[in-house]
Amino acid sequence: MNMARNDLLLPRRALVGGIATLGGLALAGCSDELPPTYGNILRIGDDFTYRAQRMLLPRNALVRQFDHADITSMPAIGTTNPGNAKEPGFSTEFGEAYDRLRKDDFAGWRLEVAGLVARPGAYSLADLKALPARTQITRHTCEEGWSAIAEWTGAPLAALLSAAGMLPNARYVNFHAYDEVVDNIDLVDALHPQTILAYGMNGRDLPPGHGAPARVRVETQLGYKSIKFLRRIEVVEKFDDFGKKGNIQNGWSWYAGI
Ligand SMILES: Nc1nc2c(c(=O)[nH]1)N[C@H]1C(S)=C(S)[C@@H](COP(=O)(O)O)O[C@H]1N2
Ligand SMILES: [Mo]
Repeated sequence: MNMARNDLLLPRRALVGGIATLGGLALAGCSDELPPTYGNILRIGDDFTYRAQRMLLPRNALVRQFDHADITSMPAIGTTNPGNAKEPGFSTEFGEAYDRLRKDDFAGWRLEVAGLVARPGAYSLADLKALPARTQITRHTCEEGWSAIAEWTGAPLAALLSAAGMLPNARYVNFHAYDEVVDNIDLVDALHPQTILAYGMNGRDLPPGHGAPARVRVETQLGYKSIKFLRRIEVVEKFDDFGKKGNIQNGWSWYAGI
């Protein structure tokens, strides 16, 4: 009886071990040396910053955290209401849906988690809040030349990805917003302990202009990587530059490490 049970357990244990090893390999393979934008002549700067940072910084080095007394005011920049058709980033596909959700205090909001996960799903705000929470006071640096310090509370993206069962061939996490914005980060940044899905700011619900009901905080990169008004997260193996909607064709670095 015991023998039979052990026999049955063996293949599962081998599988778990295999997955763990594959995961480690995927992580090592995706992160070092070259950014996925390598070869694009417009993006030669990426190659240098990415290589330098990946080589010099310990993988989970934390960005500086501040005290409550350091908190500053912070402007809401870019899209401030994806439900407003007059804003430049308005999405004809999702703008109206956002407007309806906002008018209902986001009770019906669900963050879709799709792609290379064992358990794709739709997370409500309560589901995100049920994950372990992290609060951090950090400096937001915008590429336009201003910075601000605020306190952010949310669920580590790593916790969500692990709840969803990220698969071993995962390499990038794509973020889709309720406006036209779409972007992605690699697993080094996705699994960084300070990368959180923030639903709180300065002790209150995330204010409308700052990305309600939830935004990502990618503290290791410039402000434009911290996508607001999240709608969908997709875990993928193949890098997507999102064509005309993506950073590269619009003249921005894909990698904006700070
Ligand atoms: N969905 C979405 N996310 C976005 C933007 C945007 O326009 N739409 N702007 C980006 C830029 S350039 C910056 S500096 C920050 C601004 O965040 P804040 O409005 O909370 O200051 O959000 C980033 N995330
Ligand atoms: Mo920005």
